[in-house]
Amino acid sequence: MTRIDRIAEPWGTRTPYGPGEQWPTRVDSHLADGLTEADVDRWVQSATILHSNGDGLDIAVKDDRIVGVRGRAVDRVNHGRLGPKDLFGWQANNSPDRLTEPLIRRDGELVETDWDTAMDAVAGRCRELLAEQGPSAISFYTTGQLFLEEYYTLGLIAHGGIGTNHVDGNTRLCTATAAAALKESFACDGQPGSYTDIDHADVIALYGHNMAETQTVLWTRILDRLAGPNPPKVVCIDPRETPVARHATVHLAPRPGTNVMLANALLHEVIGNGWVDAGYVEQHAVGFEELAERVRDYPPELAAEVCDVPVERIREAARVIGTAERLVSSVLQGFYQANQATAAAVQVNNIHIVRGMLGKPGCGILQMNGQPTAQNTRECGADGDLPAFRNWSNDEHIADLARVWNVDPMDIPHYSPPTHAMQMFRYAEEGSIRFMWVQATNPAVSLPELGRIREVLAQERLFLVVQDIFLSETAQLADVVLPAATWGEKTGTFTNVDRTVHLSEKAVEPPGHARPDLDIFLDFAHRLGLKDKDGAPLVKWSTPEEAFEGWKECTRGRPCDYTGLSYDKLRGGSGIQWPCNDEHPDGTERIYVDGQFWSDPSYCESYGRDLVTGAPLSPVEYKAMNPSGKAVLKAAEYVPPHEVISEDHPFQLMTGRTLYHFHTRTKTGRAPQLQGAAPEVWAEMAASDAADRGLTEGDVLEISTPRGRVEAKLRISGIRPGVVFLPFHYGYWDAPGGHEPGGKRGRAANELTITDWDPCSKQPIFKTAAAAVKRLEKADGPSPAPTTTGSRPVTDGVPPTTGGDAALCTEELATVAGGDR
Ligand SMILES: Nc1nc2c(c(=O)[nH]1)N[C@H]1C(S)=C(S)[C@@H](COP(=O)(O)OP(=O)(O)OC[C@H]3O[C@@H](n4cnc5c(=O)[nH]c(N)nc54)[C@H](O)[C@@H]3O)O[C@H]1N2
Ligand SMILES: Nc1nc2c(c(=O)[nH]1)N[C@H]1C(S)=C(S)[C@@H](COP(=O)(O)OP(=O)(O)OC[C@H]3O[C@@H](n4cnc5c(=O)[nH]c(N)nc54)[C@H](O)[C@@H]3O)O[C@H]1N2
Ligand SMILES: [Mo]
Repeated sequence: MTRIDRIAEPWGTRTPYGPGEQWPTRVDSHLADGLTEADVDRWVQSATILHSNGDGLDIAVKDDRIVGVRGRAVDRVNHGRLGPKDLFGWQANNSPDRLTEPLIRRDGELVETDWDTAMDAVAGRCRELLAEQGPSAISFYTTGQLFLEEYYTLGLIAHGGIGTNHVDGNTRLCTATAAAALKESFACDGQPGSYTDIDHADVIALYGHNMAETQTVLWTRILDRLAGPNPPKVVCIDPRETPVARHATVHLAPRPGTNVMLANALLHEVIGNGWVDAGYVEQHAVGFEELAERVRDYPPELAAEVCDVPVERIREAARVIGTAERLVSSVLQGFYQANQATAAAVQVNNIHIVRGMLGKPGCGILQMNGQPTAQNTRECGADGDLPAFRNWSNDEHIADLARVWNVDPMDIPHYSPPTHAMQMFRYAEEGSIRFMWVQATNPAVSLPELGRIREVLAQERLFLVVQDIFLSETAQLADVVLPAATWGEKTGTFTNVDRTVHLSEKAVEPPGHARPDLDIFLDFAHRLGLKDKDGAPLVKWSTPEEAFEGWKECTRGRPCDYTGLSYDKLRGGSGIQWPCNDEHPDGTERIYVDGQFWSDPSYCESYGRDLVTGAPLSPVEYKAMNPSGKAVLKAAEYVPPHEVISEDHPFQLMTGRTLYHFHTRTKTGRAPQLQGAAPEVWAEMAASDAADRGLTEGDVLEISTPRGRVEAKLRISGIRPGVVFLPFHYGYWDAPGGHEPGGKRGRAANELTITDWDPCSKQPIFKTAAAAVKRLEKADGPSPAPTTTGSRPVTDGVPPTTGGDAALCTEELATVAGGDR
C-alpha cells in the first residue's frame, strides 16, 4: 500500500503490461482526513460521475454521511483505479450551501417555499400555457448527468404526455456529434469498440481529445501499455501540447478549425498507399468510390499549408495509422466543438472502415462521450432522439413506441426534426417558447455568447424552472428552483461510452427537503394528470427499479437491448455492456463483429444527413445508397471556419478543460484539493506570441471578441502560435470582487464564444473564434494555471502544482485478477 499526492501525480503509479495481457489491478481510495477503512460503517456500490469513463467505485459511509470513495477492483472499466476528480469531488455532496428547500420568485426575490407550492406553480403554469398556446410553448433542457430511469421518465412525459418536440439536453453541447457521426457511418448510435481494445492495440490515435485530463483512468490504461513491453504508438491531433501530445509518437498541431482538411489528407495517404482492406470494404461498406475520389483532392502538401503542419509529419501520421494492425481511435471536443464537427468525426470512422478495423480485439472507435450519463440521454430519448434508437422519421417506429407507451402514435411529435438546444433558446428569445425547465445543467455559464443567454433566461415572459443541487448562475435567474438529490443520495443506472451499464445505489439521505430528480418528474406527471389512451396513468412506475423494468421493455429487440439486465445482476460485480439479452446474457464486448451493421432501412435509427448542409436524407435517398447491413463511407469537402482572424482580432480562440475541474465547478470548486489545484481562470499563449508582444508569465490580460471580454492571467504554455486557450470552468458563483457577468471584468470563457453550430449535429462551436488580446496589468507572480497538465509552463520559476498532505490517496497494487475481459 502506498500513499501519494494525487494532485501532484494525477495518474498515480504505473502498473506496466504488454499486448493481450490483462491490465493489472490497482485499488485507489481516499477517505476524509484522519479516517481509515476501519472507521467506515458501510460501502455502497456506484460508479464515477465527473466524466464519461464509468469507473466502478464504492462510496464510504460513516454516521450516514459520505466520507470517501474506493475503486472497485472487479470492475471491467477501471480495475480499481480512480482519477483525482473522483477521489476528491464527493466532498461537494456535503457542502453547507446545498439547496435544501424549493425557492419561488416573489416580488423579484427568490424565497423559500414548500414542495406543494413550488410544484403547483410549475404544473399550473404548464397547464395554462398548454391551454393557451399548445405544447410548442413548453420546453425541457436537460443534461448528461441524471440517471437512465430519470431520462426515460422525462422523455415519456415530454413526448408521450405533453407532446412537445422541444426536448434536448446539454448533451447537444457535448456529444451530439458523437451520436451524429455514428448515425452517419453506421446508421445507428452505439460505440463499436470496447475499452479493452486498448489492451490489444498497436496504434492509438486521439483526435481533439485530451484524454489524459478528461478520462484520466482510461489514459492510465494507455500509460501502463506505454510503460510495458511492445508499447503502442500514439498519434495526437491537438493544437496544444497536452500530456497526450507529450507521449505521442507523432503530434500534429493543426490550426483550429481545419480538422476536415487534415483528416482528408490522412485518408488521401491511406487510400493512395493502398493501406485498404479491399475485401472488407467490398463486403461491408458502400460509398468507397466517392470517398476515394474526394480525398484525391487533399494531398498532404495542401493540408500542410492550410493546417500549418509539416508535410512529413502528416505523412508519418498517415503511415502509422495506415500500417497499424490493431488501431484504436478516440475523438472528442477538439473535433466535436470545432468547425465542421460531424464531417470531421465521420472521417475517423471512414479510416476504420476502409482499413477493416472494426469488431476485432484492438480495433475500436470511441466517438467519446463527456458526461457520465450522456449515453442514456441519447438512448432514452431525452435529447430529441426517440427511445431505444427508434427513428423519428420511420412511422413504424413511432407506432411501435406508441404501443410500448399505450398512446396514440399521433400524440408523439415526429412531424419535423426534434428541436435542438440552440433553436430552443432562439424560440425562447423570440417568445414562442414560454416555459423552460432546466435540469442539472448551467446554461448561464456553459452556452455560447453568455450576454445573450442571460437576456433570454431573464425575460419576464419566460417561466424558468431550474432543478439543481446548488444555487447556480442559472438558478439565480429562475422563477422556481427545485432542490435535487444527487449521486449517492438516489438510486439509478447509467451507461458509459463503451456501453457498460452500472448501478449507482443510494448511500445517504439527501440534505433537507431535496428530492431525487425521478421523484420530481413523477410528481409533475401526477399533478398534470397525464394518462395513456385507456385513461390509466401514463407513467406506470414509482421507483427507479420499476422505471428500469419499463425501459427494458422499450429496448426489446432494439440495438441497445437491456432486457437481460436487472438491478440484481448489476449488484456485486462489474458493470455489464449492452446489448444484454437472451442471446448475450453476459453482455456484449464488441458490436459489428461480423461486419453486419444495423443499417437496414426498416431497423436503422437514422437515414443520415448531408454533411455540409445538415439536411436530413429522405427514406428514398437513403435506400438509394443500398446500405442494408453495411457501413456507409461519407466523404466531405473542407469548408473554412466562419469566424476568421483579422487585424482587430488576430488570435484564434479555443476553450476547454483542465484535469482538476468539472465544467462550471459547482462540484469541483467545492472540493478544496481540486479548487486549490486550479483556483482561478487563466489564458494560454505560445512563447513566441508573448515575446512578440512583450508579455510575460502572469500578466493580466483582457481577451475580447465582438461578444464580450474576459480578464485572465497569462500562462505561457506549449500551445501553437496564433492561438489563445481559455478554460471555461470559471463563472460567477464564487467570483472575487470585480468579476461580474457582462461587466467590464468578465471571467467566463463563454462571454466570448459565438452563436454558431455544426449543420449536421447542431453542436455549438466552442473551439473556433477570433479574439483580441491586450495587457491590463504587469505580472505580480505566475498565473494560477496547473503545471501538471496541458497548461504546463514553458517559463521557469512557476511553483509545481501539489495538493500536499490533504491530497494523499491510497494505492493498493494487487496481483489478483481484476475485471475480466
Ligand atoms: N477534468 C475534466 N474532465 C472532463 C470534463 C471536465 O470538465 N473536466 N468534462 C467531461 C466532458 S462533459 C467532456 S465533453 C469531455 C471533454 O474532453 P476533451 O474533448 O478531451 O476536452 P477539451 O479540453 O474540451 O478539448 C480537447 C482538446 O481539443 C483541442 N482542440 C481545440 N480546437 C481544436 C481543433 O480545431 N482541432 C483539434 N484537433 N483539436 C482542437 C484543445 O486543445 C483541447 O486540448 O471531458 C469530460 N471529462
Ligand atoms: N466555452 C466552452 N463551453 C462549453 C464547453 C467547452 O468546451 N467550452 N463544453 C460544453 C460541454 S461538452 C458540456 S458537457 C457543457 C457542460 O455544461 P453544464 O452542464 O452547464 O455544466 P455543469 O457544471 O456540469 O452543470 C451541471 C449542473 O447540474 C447540477 N447537478 C449536478 N448533479 C445533479 C443532480 O443529480 N441533479 C440535478 N438536478 N442537478 C445536478 C450542478 O450543480 C450544475 O449546476 O458545457 C459546454 N460548454
Ligand atoms: Mo461534455
